[in-house]
Amino acid sequence: MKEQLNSIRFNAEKELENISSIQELENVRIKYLGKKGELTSVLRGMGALSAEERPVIGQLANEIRGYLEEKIDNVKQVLVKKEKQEKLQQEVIDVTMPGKRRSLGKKHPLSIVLDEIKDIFIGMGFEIAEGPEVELDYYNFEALNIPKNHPARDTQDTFYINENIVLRTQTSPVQIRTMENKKPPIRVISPGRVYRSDAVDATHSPVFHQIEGLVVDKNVTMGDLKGTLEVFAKRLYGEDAKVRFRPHHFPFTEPSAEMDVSCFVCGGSGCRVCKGEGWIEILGSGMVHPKVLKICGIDPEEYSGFAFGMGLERIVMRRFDIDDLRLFFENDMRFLKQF
Ligand code: 2NL
Repeated sequence: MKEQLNSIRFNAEKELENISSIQELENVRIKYLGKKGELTSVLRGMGALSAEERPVIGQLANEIRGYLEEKIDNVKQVLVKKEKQEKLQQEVIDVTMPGKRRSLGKKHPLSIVLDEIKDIFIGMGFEIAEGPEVELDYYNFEALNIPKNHPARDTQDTFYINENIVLRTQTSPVQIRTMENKKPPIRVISPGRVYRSDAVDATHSPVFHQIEGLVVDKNVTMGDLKGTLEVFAKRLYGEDAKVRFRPHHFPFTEPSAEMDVSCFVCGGSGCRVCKGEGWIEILGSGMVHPKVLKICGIDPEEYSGFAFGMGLERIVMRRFDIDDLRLFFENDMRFLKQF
């Protein structure tokens, strides 16, 4: 039995010399020290021994068990250390490597100019008003003094959802809603997307942007309209910019006028940008028609107002010398990067 125990120790030691993983080590532990292990089997056979032999063999078996346990533990520690080392080696990070470049986003050219325009009007005490793009025919036309069969409807190429619902062709409905819901004094601008059933080309798109403005209070005059819009033009185009007003007609304003600004490229002498005119048309405007005030529940005897509207795309195209409106909507990075 003694020889049996010594050979177990010898074999176990030999196997432990060639262990290369923790799993292998565990297999060896089970083989010798486990419940059905070799050492355990020998100890189980001790009942057959004489009373003198039993303590001697018992002591030897326990010594070997302790010895092997310690040995296994040592090998385990070496292996754990080795595996950790290998893992660290594999996962080494080169902190000197250059990072991945993340390019910063930029404002869309339409947003650059729109934000400037908003800031100018906010600086003059205006608030920003927004509203639905899918709008009732009533707010888009009727309330603006454009009844059914009015010729102004033909020129607007409206997208109809049904008889009563349209995609707004201007942002005026936002201002109609403002007048319905707020008592004067009112000072708002309403920027936003508008829709017209146009074929796409370099200067037309079925979706584009408009900025409208509205002021309603007691004693608002054409002088207020001219002063406000002149300040706007000078803030947008520089203090040297001049403006002129030409008579015009809109169903929702009376009187109505279009405003030109002196060409910001040639200063008025005539060039490619202003087509030799020296002037560039930038907006339409007028005193809010008394009928429109009345429809919105505002007494035209007590209050008056002015309104204006401009297209954003044309202003931005001239500012950055962009010759094709489609570039705004294609989101080609080569185009967007330039602003
Ligand atoms: C243009 C001309 C204009 C208005 C828009 C307006 C709104 C209300 C009442 C009266 Cl609620 N008028 N808006 C007035 C005059 C001109 O736009 O050429 N837009 C691109």
